[in-house]
Amino acid sequence: MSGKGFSYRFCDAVVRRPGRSVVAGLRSTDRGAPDFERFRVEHGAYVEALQRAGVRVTVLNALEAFPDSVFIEDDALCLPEGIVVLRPGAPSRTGEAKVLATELATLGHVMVDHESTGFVDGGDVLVTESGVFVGLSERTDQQGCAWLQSILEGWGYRVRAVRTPAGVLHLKSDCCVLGGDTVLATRRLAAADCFAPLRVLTVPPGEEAAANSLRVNDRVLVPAGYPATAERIAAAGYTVETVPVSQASLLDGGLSCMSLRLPTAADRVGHPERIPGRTSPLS
Ligand code: CIR
Repeated sequence: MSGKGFSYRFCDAVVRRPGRSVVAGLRSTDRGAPDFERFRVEHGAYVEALQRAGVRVTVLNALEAFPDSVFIEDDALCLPEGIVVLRPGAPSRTGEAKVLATELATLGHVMVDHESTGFVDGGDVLVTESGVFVGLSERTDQQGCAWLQSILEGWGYRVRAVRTPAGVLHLKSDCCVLGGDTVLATRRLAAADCFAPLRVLTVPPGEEAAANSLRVNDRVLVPAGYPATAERIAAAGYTVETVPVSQASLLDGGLSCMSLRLPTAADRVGHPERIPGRTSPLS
């Protein structure tokens, strides 16, 4: 099977239950603590949405010692070639990734076995069909980016470092993959013109948080409460399903942050797009 679609075609996902400590999670602006019960219910709805999209979901136990560990995407990057355990940049989160690595090994996953000395949050890594964008942010530094780049380039990916917009937590707070050659992005990120030659669909003003949508197989999961974005994505020909994330959003989290998506078996084999040395649109 061709590599087209490997950035949004998944058969498995790993999520982590929110712990009661989630109420103490990090937030850039204090709009109140999330309510644990509501978080738990919304997380359950998120898992069901992934399952409806055809994904088998493994639910890991909560880690009370790590209030933000429900945002599991920041701890690892899953690609057809393997899993890279990352080094989240918030001091309260660095230990999460080590616990996750042990759990993933127990589940039989193979991980790249060298550790970064810099920092990279998975929320700053956008994997597209024509290359990987790494957002330099308050959580992801040059050193972490260079470390990840060397691993990914070894697998034949083109990697481009971009600036996560000021005041935005992660690159993927402001963008997501919609299709093989299309991304959804906020206007402030699209203005940086970093995605060429990919097609960019922009999020209507006032709905910036909806840029953290999530394409999974045949559908796009869109956070509930952003009707103009949902409409724009549907008008572009995608099947949309809305998912509530009101509690995660109090902690700057969204749809992509709460899962690690694993490629389908067919996508775990080599693809012409990623043969080292091949000219790609990102070069
Ligand atoms: C944090 O500040 O680390 C969490 N409260 C939110 C992390 C969201 N993750 C993501 O955007 N990938």
